[in-house]
This record gives sequence, C-alpha cells and structure tokens, in this order.
Amino acid sequence: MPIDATQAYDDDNIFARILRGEIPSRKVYEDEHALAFHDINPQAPVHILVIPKGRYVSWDDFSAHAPVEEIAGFVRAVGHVAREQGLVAPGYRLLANAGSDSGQEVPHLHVHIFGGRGLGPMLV
Ligand code: DGP
Repeated sequence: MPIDATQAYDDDNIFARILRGEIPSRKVYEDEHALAFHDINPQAPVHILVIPKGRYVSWDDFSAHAPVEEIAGFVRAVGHVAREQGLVAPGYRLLANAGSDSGQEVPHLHVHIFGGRGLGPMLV
C-alpha cells in the first residue's frame, strides 16, 4: 500500500527496524549518514537500497528538512556504493519513489541503485 506523503515519521517502519538491527539485512555499506543493503525483491542483478540514518519519510521530507551535511553525506554514500559495486563503467540507474502516485511503500527515504544489465529506456 503506497504511503501518505504527508504522514509523520513512523519509528516502526521496516527500514527503521533494519537501522536499529532488529531485522536482518544483507548490508553492503554503512557510514555515519547512510546504510546500504540488498533489496529483498531484486529487480536487476544489482539492486541495492541506500537509506539515510535520519528519520525522513521521503525525498520531499529529506530535501526540505535535512541538514546540508546529512544530504551531502547521503549523496556521497550513494555514489560510493555504486563505485564499490563496479557499476560506474557499465552504468546504473538511481530511483527514489516519493509519495503515493510513485508507489512508495516504505515510509523511510530510500534510493534504489539498479545495475548489472542493460536497463533499457526509462518508462516514466
Ligand atoms: P519502494 O516501492 O520504492 O518503497 O521500494 C521499497 C523496496 O523495499 C522494495 O523494492 C522492496 C524493499 N523491501 C521491503 N521490505 C524489505 C525488507 O524487509 N528488507 C529488504 N532488504 N528490502 C525490503
């Protein structure tokens, strides 16, 4: 069920629980600002989710409210993970669903990294 983009942050959402170590994940990277782990339902040979450590519902919440250091740290982490996965030369795609029309399901900001095959044209 897609999220309500205006909802308050829910500390029991699945990614908050992964951040607290209450639910396991296949972690690929972690630093002060971000955690990256494999998507449970991969849509490409490489499908990684990168999440900020702060409590942000969506891209909208994050871009409007996060301190600049957190935004910079998060963006750096996404790039770092893509490089570490060897995706720079073949290329990759980033995607962040934001709110109901996008189909965002987990109410904690996450950026998908897709790679490992030709991804074709963007459909939307
Ligand atoms: P979105 O539709 O953009 O909100 O994508 C949510 C993604 O999160 C979806 O691709 C599946 C993934 N996901 C949901 N629950 C879990 C989980 O418990 N563990 C992991 N690793 N991924 C999850």
